[in-house]
Amino acid sequence: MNDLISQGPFFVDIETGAYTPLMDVLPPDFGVGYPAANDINDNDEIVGSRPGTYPIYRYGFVYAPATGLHILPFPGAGYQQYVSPASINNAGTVVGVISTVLASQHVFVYSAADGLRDLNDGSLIAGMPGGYRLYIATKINNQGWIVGYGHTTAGKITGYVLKPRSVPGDIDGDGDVDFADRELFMAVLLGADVDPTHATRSDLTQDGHMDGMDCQLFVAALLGA
Ligand SMILES: [Ca+2]
Ligand SMILES: [Ca+2]
Repeated sequence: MNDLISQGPFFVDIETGAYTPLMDVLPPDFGVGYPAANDINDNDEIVGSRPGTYPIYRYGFVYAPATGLHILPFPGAGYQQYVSPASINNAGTVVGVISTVLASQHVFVYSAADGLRDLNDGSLIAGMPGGYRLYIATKINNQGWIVGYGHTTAGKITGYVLKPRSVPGDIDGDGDVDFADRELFMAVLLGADVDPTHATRSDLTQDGHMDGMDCQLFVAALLGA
């Protein structure tokens, strides 16, 4: 259970009734001011954020009594050092918002395997309408579906439900694209590997069959292009 008391967010052990303010368990040198707690999953993992000191605007974090504090990575070049998580599911996948250097708000998804990724990316989201911008992520469920809302090019606000693709070209699903993935990709291409997960991940164009366009996209992913 987690909510707000006068010292900011807290969590309660519902067996003992003991309250623990988050302020008391976060390291004193981590961020400034009150943290925010936004969600908790069935593994007692609390997701939240805390202001930092310029140039850090906001840290996103996952905290669990058993495993302590895990600070989420910042999105890198082109973005502010700002991570504001909204929700965490039982797999530990986190969604929330980040901000570009031009203060344009985007939605992110974070997992230990894939790192922190901007979801405003056509290679991650199939069928996103042209010019549509994901603006808020509200919740991620235990199947990985994300809900929130965004803006059309005409400025209309509409809700969305989506599920991101894995890292393009990451056939073995370990979060990177390397020679192990190339072996699997080649095996799928040659029909030697019929594992449905490998087949789905190798079909980079998502059109249901393997051809030269998938090879081109795979090589680009392998080379980090
Ligand atoms: Ca891989
Ligand atoms: Ca294909």
